[in-house]
Amino acid sequence: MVDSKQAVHIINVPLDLGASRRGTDAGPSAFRVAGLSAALQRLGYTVSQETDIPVPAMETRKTDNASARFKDEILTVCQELASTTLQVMDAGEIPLVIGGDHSIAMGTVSGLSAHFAKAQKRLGLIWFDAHGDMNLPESSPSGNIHGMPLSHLIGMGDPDLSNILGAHPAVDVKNVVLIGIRDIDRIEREIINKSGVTAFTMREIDEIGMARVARRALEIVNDGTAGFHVSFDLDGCDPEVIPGTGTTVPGGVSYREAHLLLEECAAHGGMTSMEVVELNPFLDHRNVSAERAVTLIQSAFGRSIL
Ligand code: HAR
Ligand code: MN
Ligand code: MN
Ligand code: MN
Repeated sequence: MVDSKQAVHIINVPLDLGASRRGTDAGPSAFRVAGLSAALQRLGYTVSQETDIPVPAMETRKTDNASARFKDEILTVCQELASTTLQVMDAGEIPLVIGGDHSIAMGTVSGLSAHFAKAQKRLGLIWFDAHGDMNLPESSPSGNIHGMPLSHLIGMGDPDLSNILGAHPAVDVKNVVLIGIRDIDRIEREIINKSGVTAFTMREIDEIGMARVARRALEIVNDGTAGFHVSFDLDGCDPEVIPGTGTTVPGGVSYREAHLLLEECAAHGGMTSMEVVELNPFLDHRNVSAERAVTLIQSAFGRSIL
C-alpha cells in the first residue's frame, strides 16, 4: 500500500513524558536535520505536509500517578494524534509518525484502527523493539508509560488508554508480532506469554535469521487484515548501530538485519503506515542515529540497492 504515487504525511510528536529520561522531545528536530523529507522525495514521494502535535513540556507538569506517570497528558496527546492519523488515512495519504517516546503508539495505532474499523477491517502490527512494552500500570517497575503501549493496544490495562479511538482492542493479538525483544520484566514476561501475540526474540533471530523471521511475521500480520503498521522502536537495533536512544540493550538487531526486515515489509506491499520512536539526540554522536534511521525509513518506503 505504501506506494510512491501516494503522498507521505509526516506527523511529529515530540513527547518525552512516557520515559524517565528527558530528550526524545527533540526527535523530530533531529530527523529534520538528518533530511527525512528530502530522503522520501528522492524515492519519488511527495511529502504533502508535516503536522506537529502539541506536547506539554515535562517541566511545566507534575504527575501524582505513580503507576502511569503523566497519564492525563499522554492521553490528551494520543487522542490528538489518533484523530490526525485517522484523517490522514481517510485522505489516502501515508502517515509517517516521528516520536517522541513509544507511548505515542497508542495514539497512532488507535487512529489507524479507527480508519479500518469503519469498513469492518482489521490492522496487523509489527512491533520492533528491545522491550516488550507490555507492562500494565500494576506490573510496571517504573510507571513509565512507554513500557506499556502494546498491552493497551491489545485491550488490556487502563481503560482510558486502551479505548482512545476506533476498535477495542485496537489490534487483534493474532495479528501482532514483536521482533527483537531481549529485555523483559518479570511480570511482563507472563503477560506476553499469556497474551497470544507472537514474539520473535533475539534468540529466534539468531537461530533462523531475520529473513525467515520477517517472512513469518508478514504472514501473521497479514492474516485476514487490510494491511499492517510498523511501530519501530530504534532501541531494537544494537546500541552500536543506534547509540542515540535512552534504554539501550546490548545484543540487538544489526544494521543490515533491520534493513532486511524493512525491505521485506516494503516488498510485501501491505504496509499502511510507520512510526519511528525513542530517538534521543542528546545521547547521540553527531546525529548518526537519526541519519541511520532515515535510511531505515527509506528501506521501509521501498528503496532498493539496485
Ligand atoms: N520494561 C521497562 C519498563 O516498563 C522499560 C521499557 C521501556 N523502554 C522503552 N520502551 N524504550 O520500549 O519500565
Ligand atoms: Mn518501545
Ligand atoms: Mn524499547
Ligand atoms: Mn471498548
